[in-house]
Amino acid sequence: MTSTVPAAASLNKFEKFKAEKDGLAIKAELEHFAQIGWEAMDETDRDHRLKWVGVFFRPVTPGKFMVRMRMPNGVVTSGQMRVLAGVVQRYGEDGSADVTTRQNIQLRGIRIEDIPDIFNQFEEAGLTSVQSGMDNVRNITGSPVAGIDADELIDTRGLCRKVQDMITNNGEGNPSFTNLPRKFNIAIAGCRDNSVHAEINDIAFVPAYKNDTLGFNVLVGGFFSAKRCAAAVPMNVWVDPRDVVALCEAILIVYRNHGLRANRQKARLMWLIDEWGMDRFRQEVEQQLGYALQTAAPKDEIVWDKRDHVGIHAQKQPGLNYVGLHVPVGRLYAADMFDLARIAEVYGSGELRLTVEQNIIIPNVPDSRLAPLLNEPLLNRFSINPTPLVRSLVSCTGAQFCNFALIETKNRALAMARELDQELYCSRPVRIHWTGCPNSCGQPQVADIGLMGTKTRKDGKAVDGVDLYMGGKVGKEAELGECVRKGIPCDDLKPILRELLIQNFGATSRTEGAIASPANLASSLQITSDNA
Ligand code: SRM
Ligand code: SF4
Repeated sequence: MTSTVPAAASLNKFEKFKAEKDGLAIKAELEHFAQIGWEAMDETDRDHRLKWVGVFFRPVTPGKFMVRMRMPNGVVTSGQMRVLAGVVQRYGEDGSADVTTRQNIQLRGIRIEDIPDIFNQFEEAGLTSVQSGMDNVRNITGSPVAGIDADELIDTRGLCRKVQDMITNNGEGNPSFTNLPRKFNIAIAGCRDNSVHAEINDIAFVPAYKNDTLGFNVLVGGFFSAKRCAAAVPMNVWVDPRDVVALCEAILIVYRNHGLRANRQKARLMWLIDEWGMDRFRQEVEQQLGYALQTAAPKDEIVWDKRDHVGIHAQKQPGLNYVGLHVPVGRLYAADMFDLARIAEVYGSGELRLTVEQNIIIPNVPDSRLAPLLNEPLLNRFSINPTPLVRSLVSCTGAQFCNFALIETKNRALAMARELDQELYCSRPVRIHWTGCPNSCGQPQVADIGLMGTKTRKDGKAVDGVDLYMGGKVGKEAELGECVRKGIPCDDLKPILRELLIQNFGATSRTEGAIASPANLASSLQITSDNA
């Protein structure tokens, strides 16, 4: 299969370098790069094409790369977690990892000279980082409690894996899908609470009954970018679960062949749908498939508020529980990862799950093993009962490692949530999402309170600031929030948040003595290298 791309003259610089050499070609050159080192590499290979194998040059920390994995449905075994921990451990203070907003793991501090060895370890462990960056399909998200949720409708694990295998040729790399016009997101919800944020994916499958058969209604075109954010719209299609992979493949081929490539700010799937209209888009997909699609079921089964899965929950298997650990802003160090692997084996079945809230679930813990699990020292930091604002906090990478960032996010977000939790009593979690720039990786538009990094002025000086987003709704009837106030200096933010929490979310000021419990405070993370 080859892609239909416009003539070279109309191509932007990304299209030009992709036309010169496919990003996946880099796979054969990794040994060579390891020998010559990052400084001698061709800049386009180093800064861009390496992302086709999930290796990201970090201009903020040159020579210390980030590796973005693929974790379909956010499932990881203890053995795999140990391999990832071992990789991070190699780099001492430089090594860390993050659970991402796509139910995935990124590793930091990586040296290019070690990539061939690391990739061998990945292969032996059944892991891959292929096609996880640039104009590729990102990690396929699915219900984090698939197979163990008492109320689940469809177990999404196998589907996420099959979609990934189709896109990546079982992890080998698949040139059919390495030259998309832009990045692409796919989510498959099998639950009633939309735990994957279906509305912000280029393709989302949400459970729906058609004539008593359980399948999925399909939404398309959801995305965030600096230029525009759009919620996914119904494609008016219902599919049987057996047809999910074929539909993803057909949509990707249509997008690859016809997606707009001249302007990268207008290249995501929604722009093509806008240009064509949904009827033509649907027809083109049907033509690619070779058969007519069924129309959507009248309603879907997303009828619950969104759960965060933190805490202890009974599974559908009698006597077993899943335990959601809160990982403050998703940051992990090698010791944590080894500990998580051990805990999953000692108390569960040797499996871990990741969530889009950047947390970790230990499934399959028998009733009799709950008490000793709760005594594990790691649970003092990765709490099952964190304070309300820390509990629902999400943050993108920010200035610590990301060169797009306009502000530092993770440390700042955590410090502010901890302080506000001490000052206020919140009767329910309020979802605060921080993102370091308008790319919106931290999804401020889905939050109760979204904070997007910007530069603003205070006392005549340029200072770190945020644009404030409100109104994001998740779960059933999800809606995107909107910017309600621009350019708040970060130094002035805390009293504004305090007031918002009191006025809009029913928070009350804590009286003296009624502060957060020491156990909860201890669960907050200090993002410093002494956690390594
Ligand atoms: Fe993102 C680019 C981090 C989820 C929208 N994102 C980046 C880069 C690769 C930029 C860079 O090269 O530095 C960031 C890497 C920083 C680093 O060192 O970690 C980055 N994005 C992230 C992560 C790690 C945020 C996090 O802390 O969790 C998430 C990784 C997900 C994964 O595992 O694959 C991440 N990014 C998202 C999401 C949220 C989602 O998918 O639900 C979005 C908005 C949804 C969407 O894409 O429609 C998102 N990232 C972007 C964009 C804007 C895309 C656009 O169409 O304009 C960029 C910039 C770009 O692609 O040009 C971007
Ligand atoms: Fe970087 Fe901006 Fe994405 Fe945050 S939102 S990770 S600062 S690109």
